[in-house]
Order: sequence, then structure tokens, then C-alpha cells
Amino acid sequence: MMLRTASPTLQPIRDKVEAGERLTMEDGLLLEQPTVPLPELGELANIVRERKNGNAAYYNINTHLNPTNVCVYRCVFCAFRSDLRDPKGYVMSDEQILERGAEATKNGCTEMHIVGGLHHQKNYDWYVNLIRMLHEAYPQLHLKAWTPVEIDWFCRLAKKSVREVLEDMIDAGLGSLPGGGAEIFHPEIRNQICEHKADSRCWFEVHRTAHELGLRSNCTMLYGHIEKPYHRIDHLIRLRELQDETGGLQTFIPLAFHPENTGLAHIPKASSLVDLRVMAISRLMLDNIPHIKAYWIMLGIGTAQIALSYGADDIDGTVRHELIYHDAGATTPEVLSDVAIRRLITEAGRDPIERDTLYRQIERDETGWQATEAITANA
Ligand code: V47
Repeated sequence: MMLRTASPTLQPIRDKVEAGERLTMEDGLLLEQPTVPLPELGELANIVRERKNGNAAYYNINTHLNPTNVCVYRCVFCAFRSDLRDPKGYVMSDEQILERGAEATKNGCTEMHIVGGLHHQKNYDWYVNLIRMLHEAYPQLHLKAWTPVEIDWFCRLAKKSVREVLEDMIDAGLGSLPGGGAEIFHPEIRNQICEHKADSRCWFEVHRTAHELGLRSNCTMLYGHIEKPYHRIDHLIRLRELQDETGGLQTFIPLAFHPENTGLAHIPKASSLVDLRVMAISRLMLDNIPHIKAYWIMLGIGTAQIALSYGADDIDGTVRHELIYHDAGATTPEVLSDVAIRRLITEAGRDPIERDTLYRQIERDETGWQATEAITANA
């Protein structure tokens, strides 16, 4: 795709993108200006996307597990959390958790994404045993679990260091860390939307330590609330710096704020055009993170399809039992079949590739599935 006219203001950035050079904070702020034509932004992001991942669009067969929604914190953007005595509050029993593992295995899932609330009355062992129980019963299922906010809570419960908690979790069967809890790192915003929970220093300590212990992790950014362009670019640059240091981040997922049932319900949800801008700018700034995910649950299917030409090369998975976005007003389906997800990728002009959590290609036959060769994005 080659545009006939390029805006003169973007030419220096286009030159850098074409040469594979890193963009600066100033470049990022320029790209954030609403006058930058969206198609041109998309075209630049697509150069990087195709350089790294060709025409592939990755997905997995996955499911979610939120063992409890009862949470000591009251993040203003969260519609999922509940108080202990609220009728909405729940805690899953061991039997219910194991049933989810059985269901996931029956459905051919390769991954279970586990996050939840910080329950006042659940001790550290409950969280560790949950991982151990699932891993022992379903060893093939990759457990992508706990954000730094939870790990920080476990450190307090157990009076252990981040490293010790992660070692316990790895011993129990933890496979990787999801990207949540990042929100916006800059304290000007973080102190307003989630002042009590783990700060950015803690978020980075957990991911850095996880990488040192050999785990891979994802990362996210919650946008479209009270943050400004500067806070978004600052957030992306902080992630890029961690990746320079450890190389352990696999995928970045921009997450659009969903206002319904939250303390920020007066803020309108970002439009699809804003979603595509954030996707494209993320791809351009995060030159060292191999994958960018268009999380269809959050974006809607149509926008996720377009996002595959605006920087994204991954669409997350079939998903089942998602609560965080559906509690906050998402109208996307609860689950997509493997056939449907492949079709939506093909319709977008990309080649669907089923991957596992660690980006190994999956092969299936009548006896089950196995991970084959590792997929490596180009630098
Ligand atoms: O940390 C919470 C966000 C995150 C709302 O790693 C909200 O593959 C919008 O991290 N509106 C959890 N966002 C989800 C998450 C995630 C999702 C998909 C894939 C992966 C991955 C990670 O959701 C939270 C927070 O940033 N969130 N409430 C809301 N009302």
C-alpha cells in the first residue's frame, strides 16, 4: 500500500520508519496530533508490522478464569470488582476451578488466562494451590496468570519477595504473566485512577524479575480515560526501555477504557478511529516488542479486523468466560469459534496462524494438539 501524497510534517518520521530507526518522545507526540491523517499513520505502522510479522495474524484457543471478583482495591475504572458482602461478589470453589480446566481441555484450549480480585479472606496458599491444582490436573494447559498488582499483594500476604513469590508460582505451574495492571504508569494519572495499588516501579520489578527467572510476559496500556498524549507516549517508552534490558516482553495490548458501570462512566468510550490511532502509534514506538495484539473482545470484531492493517499482528484468542470487559459494557460475543476467528482474519487479508502462549505454532489432529516450531518476529 503506497500513498501518493505524504504529509511533509511526517516525512522525517517516515524516513526513520523506513530505515528502521527508533522514534523519540518528540516523534511520538507529533504522531499523536489529531491532524496527522489516520491512513498515513496506518501505512507507517503497517510497514513495521509486515517487516516483523509478514502477512501472519496470530490467535490462540484460550479461556479466562477469574477465581474471585472480591477485591480490596477500588480502581475507579474497574466494573468487575465487588465488595465482600455485595450480592455480585463471588469466590470459585476448587471444584468449579477444576471444572473450568476440564472444559478448557475438552475445547482444545492451549491457554488459561487467570486474573482476579484481591480477596480479603483468601490467604497466599489459596492462590498458589489454585495454580498447582490446575497444573497437576491439566499439565498441557499453559497458565498465564497474575498481574504485578496480584504478585505485590501475594508478597504482602506471604511476607516474601517478588522473586520468592514468582519462584513459588513457577514451582506450582505458572507458565507466563499476562499484561494487565499496567494502566498508565505516569504518577500524574496513576495516582488518580488507582492510587492504592502497585505503582509503576512495582509493575516493572515484577516483569523484570519474571524475565530473569525465564518467564515471558505481555504488557498493556489502558487509554481513553483521563490520560493525555504525553502520558501514553511516556508509557510506551518505559515499556520499550524494559524490553531493551530484558527482551522478555512478547506482546503489547492497547486496552480502550470501557466506561459503563465504572467510576468514570461520564467519559465516552474512545471511537474506533482513536483505537486505530493508538494501535498504530504503539506499533511505531515499540520497535523492540515482537507482537501487537488487537484484542477483539475490547475493540469489537470489525475494528480488530482493520487493526490488522494498523500495526496489529495478533487478535488474542477464541476467549470464553471474559468478565472484565463484559461487566464494563462490552457488547462483543462471549466466545468465537476457531472457524470464526480464522474467517475474520482471512477476511482482513491476513494468514491465520494458531499459536500457543509462547508463540509456537500449533498443529492439531484427531488425537489432540502439539506445539511445533517457535515463531520469531524479525527485528
Ligand atoms: O489491567 C479493567 C483493564 C486489564 C477496564 O496479556 C479495563 O494477553 C477497559 O490485561 N475498561 C485486564 N479496560 C485485561 C488484560 C489483558 C486482556 C487481554 C489479553 C491480555 C494478555 C491481558 O483490563 C486491567 C485493566 O487495564 N480494564 N477495567 C475497563 N472498564
